[in-house]
Amino acid sequence: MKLPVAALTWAALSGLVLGACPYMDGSQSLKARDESGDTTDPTEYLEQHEVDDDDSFMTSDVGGPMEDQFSLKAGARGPTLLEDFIFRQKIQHFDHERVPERAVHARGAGAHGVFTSYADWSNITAASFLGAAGKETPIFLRFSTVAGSRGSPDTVRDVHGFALRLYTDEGNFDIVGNNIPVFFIQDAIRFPDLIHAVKPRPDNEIPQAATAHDSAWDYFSSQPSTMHTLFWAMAGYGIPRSFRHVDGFGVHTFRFVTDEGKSRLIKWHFKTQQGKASFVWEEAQVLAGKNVDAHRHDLFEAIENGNYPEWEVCVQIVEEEDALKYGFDLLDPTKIIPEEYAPLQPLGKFKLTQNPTNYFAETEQIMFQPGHIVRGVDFTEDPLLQGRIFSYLDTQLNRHGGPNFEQLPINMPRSSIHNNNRDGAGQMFIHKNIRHYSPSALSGGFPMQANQSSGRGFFTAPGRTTEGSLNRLLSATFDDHWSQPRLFYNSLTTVEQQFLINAMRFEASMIQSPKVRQNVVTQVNRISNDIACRLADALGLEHPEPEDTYYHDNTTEGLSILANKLPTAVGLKVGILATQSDLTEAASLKSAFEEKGILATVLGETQVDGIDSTYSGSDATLFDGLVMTAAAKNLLDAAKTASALFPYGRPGQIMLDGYRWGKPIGGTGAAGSAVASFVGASQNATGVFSSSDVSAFADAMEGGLKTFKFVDRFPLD
Ligand code: HDD
Repeated sequence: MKLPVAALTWAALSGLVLGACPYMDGSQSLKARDESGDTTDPTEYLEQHEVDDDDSFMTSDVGGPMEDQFSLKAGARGPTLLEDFIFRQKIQHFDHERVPERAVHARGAGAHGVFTSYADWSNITAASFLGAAGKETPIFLRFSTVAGSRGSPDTVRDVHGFALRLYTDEGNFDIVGNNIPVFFIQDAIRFPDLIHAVKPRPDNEIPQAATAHDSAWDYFSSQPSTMHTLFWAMAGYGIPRSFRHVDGFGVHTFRFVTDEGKSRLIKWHFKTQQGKASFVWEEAQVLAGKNVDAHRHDLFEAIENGNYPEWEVCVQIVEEEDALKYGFDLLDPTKIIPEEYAPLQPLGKFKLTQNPTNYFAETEQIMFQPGHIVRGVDFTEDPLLQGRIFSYLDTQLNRHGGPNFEQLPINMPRSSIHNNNRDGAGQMFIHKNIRHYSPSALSGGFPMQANQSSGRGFFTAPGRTTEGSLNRLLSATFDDHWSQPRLFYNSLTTVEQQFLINAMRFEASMIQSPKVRQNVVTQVNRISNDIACRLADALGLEHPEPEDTYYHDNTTEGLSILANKLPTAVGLKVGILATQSDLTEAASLKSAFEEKGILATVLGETQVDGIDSTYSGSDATLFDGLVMTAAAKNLLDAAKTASALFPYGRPGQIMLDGYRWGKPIGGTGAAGSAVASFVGASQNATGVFSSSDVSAFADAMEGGLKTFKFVDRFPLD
């Protein structure tokens, strides 16, 4: 449904707004959704706020016609007049265009989509969006990095935000999570210290979007609760291939509550249906310079192409009385529940289907809050979560400048709102009720107080109790910071373990202070003497003696990224290195890949017909796999084919980088062996393909893309 602006204005003038505005009346809002015959369209509600400039004249902010290309002057060469309200309005609006960027997670991208419940889950939760098989709920998901500012590159090493909003028929429900299931600290009061340590130095504001510096590692090594999350971030989880290839986690333990009041402890998991995939570090670094928008570009393009990314929504469920059963505390956000203890229960699936129409109005202005819960879900006493419930509301007030940010279209619930909150900057509602207080003998009792038996107003699990003396401490059940990082490390493949150590070596090599370097080795040694010694080798430090209190050989399922092939190559990208003198094979390869849903780009010297992109504008970071056509094989000889059209040796460099970064590569016909010998691949190297048959090559490459990284190319030490 798209209401022209004129129609909205007419409705307002004729007094219809109060009756028809979806803000004010729940039945009208639902009717508006039903009328289109499509209640699942996630952006339908927003469309009534869209402004379409087609076939219109320019107006001022208050609707009068105006020209705005010349300011009003006294004489052709005279000064601009104060009277020029058109000039003042335009410049003034521009001067106020920015709102404060998010204090953390400033860099991000999001999309609209739809959640579908697999079943009626009222046996475990009263949450209405989980109340029927096939029930659909519009969603918005925003991905982000944490440390960088709004313009920072996407592929820096960082924890990644995974903030999900469900616009349920009983109000907005936000799960403000990450792509890593644990967090650095256990008490929200420490958050400012963590973020101050991680963000750039206060004197020179260096480095941007990076933890490879003294203060971050000083904090990590002084605050051992950070170790578990740090290990995940140093592994592939810190440098995902794309937003589409990450899992999401609610991190904290929450509660599910049934209509009868029975509560259980749960953890949210969002399992990517594209499979988990990560870059290797150098690839991510290069990409950060080549394309700062790599992740947002990938997401936007996938959705535009109809490759809608999907996640399965699962929960781990634990009975209330088992909160301490597994040797750690379920209230401690630095711990995972290994899947052997509590398997993942799939509840439904969501799919991202629509890009935002306007980045600022939607992605920038969406204001998530862990405090946005719905009936059927409850908090726990996790001290990190408790603090977050305050912090996000507070930060939204700062960003928006007033209490009415929930009335922005992207923040408006799709269910109706009735309460006694009034006024404030930017009030959008025209409240008719003059008895804006409760109780009132004059209001007719409206709006009525909701409770569990009427009005369905039941948020807090009735069984929750608490007692205790006041104290400033953390429970002793939060004390073990070292067993689970070791469990994580033990559960990775050998190459992933190496990558993790390499990442620590890289970051630690940027630390200037010898004291901090030593502290890092000391702290890591509590997790593993092997890691500590390998780190010490790179830093030129003595090997520490084992400190084996927390050493163990346990492993758990589901933590490795590289252990599993990707379920699909659809939406992955292949570069076809071709030459403009003969593009026949390139065209056949392209169509063979496209039949498989693989995005193929033909590279060549100039942008003639049949070439999608030039060597000068391309490099290996843009592709998940690379193939050279037989006709282009001579381009591997940098000296003979040197050209002003691209940097010296670029085609060969693309192949070499692809090989070094573990990608599937190869060539058709004579290019097969030429590529293999150019990159120095051994006879039996995996992921280096050669075939004269285009369709056989495409099959092999599809398999290679699913393997994603060929790990025998990476040395171990
Ligand atoms: Fe936070 C934003 C995730 C702990 C305070 N956080 C923010 C976002 C995500 C997370 C994904 C971006 C939301 C968006 O896309 O708009 N934060 C987490 C997770 C945490 C966590 C998974 C631990 C489990 N955060 C945390 C603590 C505090 C904050 C302990 C403060 C006490 N977080 C904020 C914030 C932000 C924020 C400053 C910045 C912008 C915003 O809230 O909306 O209030």
